[in-house]
Amino acid sequence: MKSLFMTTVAALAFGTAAASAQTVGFAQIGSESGWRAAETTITRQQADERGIDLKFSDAQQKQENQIAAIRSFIAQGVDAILLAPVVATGWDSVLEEAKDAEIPVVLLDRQVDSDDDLYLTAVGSDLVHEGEVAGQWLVDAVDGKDCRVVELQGTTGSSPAIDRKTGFENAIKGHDNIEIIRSQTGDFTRAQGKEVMESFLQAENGGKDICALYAHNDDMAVGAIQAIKEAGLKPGEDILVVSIDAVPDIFQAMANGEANATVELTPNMAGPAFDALKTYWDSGEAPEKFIQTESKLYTASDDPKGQYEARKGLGY
Ligand code: GZL
Repeated sequence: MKSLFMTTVAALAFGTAAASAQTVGFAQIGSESGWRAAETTITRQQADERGIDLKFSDAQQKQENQIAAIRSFIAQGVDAILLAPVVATGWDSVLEEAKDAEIPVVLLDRQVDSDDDLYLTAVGSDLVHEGEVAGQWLVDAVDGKDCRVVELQGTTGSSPAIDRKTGFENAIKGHDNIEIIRSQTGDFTRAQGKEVMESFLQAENGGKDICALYAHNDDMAVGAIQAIKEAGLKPGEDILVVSIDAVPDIFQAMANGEANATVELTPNMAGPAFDALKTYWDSGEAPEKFIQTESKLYTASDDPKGQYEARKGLGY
């Protein structure tokens, strides 16, 4: 009886949100990569299609700015908050404040270490699986030959950096011919991906001792490809390149023979998030705690020019 009563109360409470146009605050990380830019573009489009008034904040990749944005959204009395958490820790108190204000929070594309009763749901990919798919591609590509790998990690402390590293290591476990010899963060950006790759090349006999690059996102891989070329080596041949996101420019690199594989991450996390919020506003029915988006491997044999054309207008 109690649960029916509570559901009824919740439905009445959220019915108000459903009756008028909803206002949603989006605490976005920044615009560190092409994928992130596409996520922002698509979130705005998805909000417009649903008549949602989206309040947007770009945190310039700083957690303190995201926390300040969430507090501002709470003060404005928004109907829900979208958060793409730049790192996994340090969210408990501000999520408690949102909960106390009865404002549902939906996580996009990254996870937090907080209890899951502090957010309505999380929309994202299986980040460990993405790393496993990338690692398995390399295992198959080198086919038992020795391969010394350098790794460009994402933002330190972020769930994709932690989980994509774990997944790749899972895949190469038991394949003693493959070894990660250097691993450092490039913070998901092209510039830092290039800079760190330059240091890897310098440290490894001009790159002659490197067999492959595993980058946690395509933007760092694109920056690293530039560094490999400037070192006089052929990316995609002398040094294999595998990364994650499936942004247009990695397909351009594949078409040029300069990259080998990428694992797709959909930039449309907002669609499932807004659908879950609508159900919650209309009926008080809470969604599953994790709404998983799919991951798909693309290689140079999957029509990279066509993949580039299919994605280039999507806001990357
Ligand atoms: C992963 C997402 C990552 C992208 C990067 O879910 O958070 O953040 O892979 C972006 O391109 O910077």
